[in-house]
Amino acid sequence: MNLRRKLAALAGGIAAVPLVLLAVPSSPASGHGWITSPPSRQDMCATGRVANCGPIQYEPQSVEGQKGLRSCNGGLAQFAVLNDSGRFPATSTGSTVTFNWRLTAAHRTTTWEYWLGSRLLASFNQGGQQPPFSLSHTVSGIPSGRQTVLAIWNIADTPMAFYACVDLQVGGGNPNPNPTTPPPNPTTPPPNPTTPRRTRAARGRPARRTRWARV
Ligand SMILES: [Cu+2]
Repeated sequence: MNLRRKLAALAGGIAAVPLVLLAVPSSPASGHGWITSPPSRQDMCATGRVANCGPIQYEPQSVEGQKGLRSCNGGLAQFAVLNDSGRFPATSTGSTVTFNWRLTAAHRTTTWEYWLGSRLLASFNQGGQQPPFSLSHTVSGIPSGRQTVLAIWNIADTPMAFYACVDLQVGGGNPNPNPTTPPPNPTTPPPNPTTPRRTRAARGRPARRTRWARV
């Protein structure tokens, strides 16, 4: 191949290089909301504290799914990283935690719920009204240890809800890890097998499982 042919081939190759379009993440057209403190999983992705999260890092407010789900990603496959518990560090807290929401659209709201597995820790009633763009809820009685709280924002005028998982390391400062256990009573005789019902009921009854409060 002579020099002229080589140059022609080179020029042809350059001309054939396709125009590369930069993939720019679309800015969210409709806003919603998420928990910023303690940081939710989507917040950690948005701030870069957890890397390589995929599209959720650009729209932490968009974890929207049907009401009644119990998943961190709101059932959205593109946000499946949010279900990967091993990727998210826990925030150290006491047993009472104030959760701070940041909304980008103040949808009319029925309730805000805080779940620990199948247990409803707290529910806050918004009465179908529009919430402020930033608001907080204080939840107490969170058990010690590493816990993942699932917060759910239930929208009043759609079948949808928004989901945010917050990983907590609860403990250290709680002198009474099980406040539902009655204090020992020295006048109480030792457990009597003929009267076990009262004792069991008293021990098993959780205190203030659900709180209703206007925000
Ligand atoms: Cu919205």
